[in-house]
Amino acid sequence: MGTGTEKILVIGANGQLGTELTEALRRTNGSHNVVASDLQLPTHAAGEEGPFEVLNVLDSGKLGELLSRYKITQIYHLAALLSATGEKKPKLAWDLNVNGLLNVLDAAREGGVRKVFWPSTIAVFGPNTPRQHTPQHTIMDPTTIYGISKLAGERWCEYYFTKYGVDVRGLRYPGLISYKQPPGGGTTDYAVDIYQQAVETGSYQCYLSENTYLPMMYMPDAVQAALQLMEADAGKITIRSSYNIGAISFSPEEVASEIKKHLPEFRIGYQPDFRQQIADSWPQSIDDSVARRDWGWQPQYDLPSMTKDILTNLKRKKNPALV
Ligand code: AKB
Repeated sequence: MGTGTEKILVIGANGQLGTELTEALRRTNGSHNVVASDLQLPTHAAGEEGPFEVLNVLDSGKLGELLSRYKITQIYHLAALLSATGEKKPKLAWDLNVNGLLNVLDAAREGGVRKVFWPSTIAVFGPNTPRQHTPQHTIMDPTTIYGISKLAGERWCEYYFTKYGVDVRGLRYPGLISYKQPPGGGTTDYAVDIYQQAVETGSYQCYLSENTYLPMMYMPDAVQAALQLMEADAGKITIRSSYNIGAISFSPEEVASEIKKHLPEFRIGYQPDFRQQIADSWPQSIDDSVARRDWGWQPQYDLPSMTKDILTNLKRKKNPALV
């Protein structure tokens, strides 16, 4: 539970994670205590229910101005270019993902910010990482600029904690699945599109091969993980780079057959593209025992319960009279 005295800035509030995290933070802390920010004004509700500021995190002057104007005590810094988009704009991905984080860490070091949340990713692992039950500490040789920049970010987080005492906390998210916001340029995004297309058109053409296993997580679990980590007693946090967290692992074929239990006419085809190579360099399942031990991480959703929830909500969205 929030104390009510925190003043929170969410950077990247219009994104897939940002939208739902902002909503959850506003429910817990009060809308006026959570300032949402992003490059553009939002088109969805979260931004309308509380303060919103247009912010490019690379603009350290504006960031500093917002922190002092709102007397911010916590930052959730979510703005990043993901894996597929990052491969198309590698220099921008590096700039945003690393220099954006450094602006936030510097602001936290200098001002009244007490805690920073920052998402890392399973993309920090690479082809020489053990792919099953990938441990917290292991070989990390990412091949995408997204993974490289997030791994650099992890080292910066640990450095700022060790050298300057910045209370920064991070999670290595797997693919995040939601039905509320469209995905934003990741390799795991098929697992979001597939549900939308199943309800909209009854078929889906997948850009990954049928047996590509990847770690995934339903958005309510992802939001819960961030809140729980930020609430945890600082003394319990033994990882300052970013924690492994796992939930579900599945292949496109498995999610398709789960969807068919609800929509028997659903059809899937496969046409792998450049994202296949990215997926093949990532873990298939995650060992998150350190997060479970340190702050009690425990996901709620498996593939059947997530599928049921998403399809129910998407059908309701499409035709409110049906469900
Ligand atoms: C992506 O696919 O780029 C992201 C991630 C795994 O961090 N969803």
